Amino acid sequence: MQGDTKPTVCVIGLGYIGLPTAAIIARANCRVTGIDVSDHVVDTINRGEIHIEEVDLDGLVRGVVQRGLLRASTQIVPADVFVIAVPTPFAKDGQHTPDVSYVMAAATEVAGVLKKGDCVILESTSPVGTTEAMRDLIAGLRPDLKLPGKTTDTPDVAISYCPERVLPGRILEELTHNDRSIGGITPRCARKALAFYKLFVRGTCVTTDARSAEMTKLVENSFRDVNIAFANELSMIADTMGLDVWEVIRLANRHPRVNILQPGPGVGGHCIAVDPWFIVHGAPEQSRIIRAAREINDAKMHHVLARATALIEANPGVPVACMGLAFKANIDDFRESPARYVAASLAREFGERVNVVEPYATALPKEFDGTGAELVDLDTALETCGVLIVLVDHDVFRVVPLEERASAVVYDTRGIWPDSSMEPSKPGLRLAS
Ligand code: SAJ
Repeated sequence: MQGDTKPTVCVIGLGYIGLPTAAIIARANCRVTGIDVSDHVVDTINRGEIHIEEVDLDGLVRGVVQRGLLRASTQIVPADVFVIAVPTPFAKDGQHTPDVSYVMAAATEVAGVLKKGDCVILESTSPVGTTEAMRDLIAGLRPDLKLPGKTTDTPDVAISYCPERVLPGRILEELTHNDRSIGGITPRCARKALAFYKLFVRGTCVTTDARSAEMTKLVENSFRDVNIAFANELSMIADTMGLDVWEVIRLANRHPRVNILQPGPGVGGHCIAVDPWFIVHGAPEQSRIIRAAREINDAKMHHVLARATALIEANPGVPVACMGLAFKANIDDFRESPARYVAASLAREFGERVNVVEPYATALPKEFDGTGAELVDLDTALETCGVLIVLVDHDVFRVVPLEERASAVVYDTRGIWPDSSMEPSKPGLRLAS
């Protein structure tokens, strides 16, 4: 990266984070090549189209592709800056062990084209130490280059960790305006990465070391998981005590220093339900609250399934509507979704009685095949189903007026219909959590 000239950039991984990141960097007038293993993804982007849903992303990608600032390829190319945004899933050992093999594969590709003066940035959520491990891998592959932390001279390249912290549905807005933590292997690496992020980030960029930045990302999502677990634990306690958890939380939150989150059917998505385990894996003895939070949020999903099952059995023959499959409100992402798990389990158990309403789906996921369950629209569900199980707080569900659901038995796991009646004589009428 030299002087005032805009760097050329290679973004590796064109998923939910990589593609919006590539597009935002291209909008800042850098020439960006996006790299992905999928021909379908590459072809789609090169046509100026997108393969994921995200607010305003289609117009942005179309624009930067048309202006020649973004192109996609399956082959890595030389660049001044490399941004790695590939998945870091669990290994298939059932132990929640982080699998950084995609990061290391990307680093291997980068090593093949790396030249003096380049900057390598890892954005994928990663266990502490991954950036240094990536540096060591590159050092082994490129003994001709002086790498940071491995030389007393000025290193030939800079290597840093800079996690994304954007919320699906608000990715473009948050990519630009959120503050960023930038962790360099050395302070010089952080300074180089900072200069790059300043080209397109308007939030404050704070520099630190790579390990602290890695841990910060894991801590942010664990903080949220622990807080949601508190709400979910309260909801299960409230069920046992016959209390309305929403009322209790609403009242408690009137305290100036209390801000309890909302219970739900469990925690979904590929971040909050995953990242805390990376901390637990790194320090199992010490990570007691973090582990417990993960277990509580998973247990909530099974609690919801058990209560829904009991409710359906208590209303024999009555058609059931499972409302929502997404892992949270107003998005089309069904991965790692507790709502999807509960609905599919009920479909397997109760077959044709189960209807699924999901305005963001065009078909039911494959695990519903052969169950007899059907995808129906909201009107059909409200007209034909006597049991309504709210699993996602989509806005279109929230606005259903009381008169359209007054005669149904409601199990509202998201607390979107506080006006549903709750008669002690009919405890099934509005289950509270
Ligand atoms: N949820 C509740 N109750 C709540 C809030 C959330 O049950 O009060 C559930 C949601 O329904 C969902 C899950 O938690 O199933 C996660 O949703 P979310 O909106 O909390 O977070 P994500 O997974 O969409 O995005 C998170 C964000 N992290 C934090 O807010 C600390 C985001 O900033 C990160 O960039 C993202 O993870 C990521 O990529 O790591």
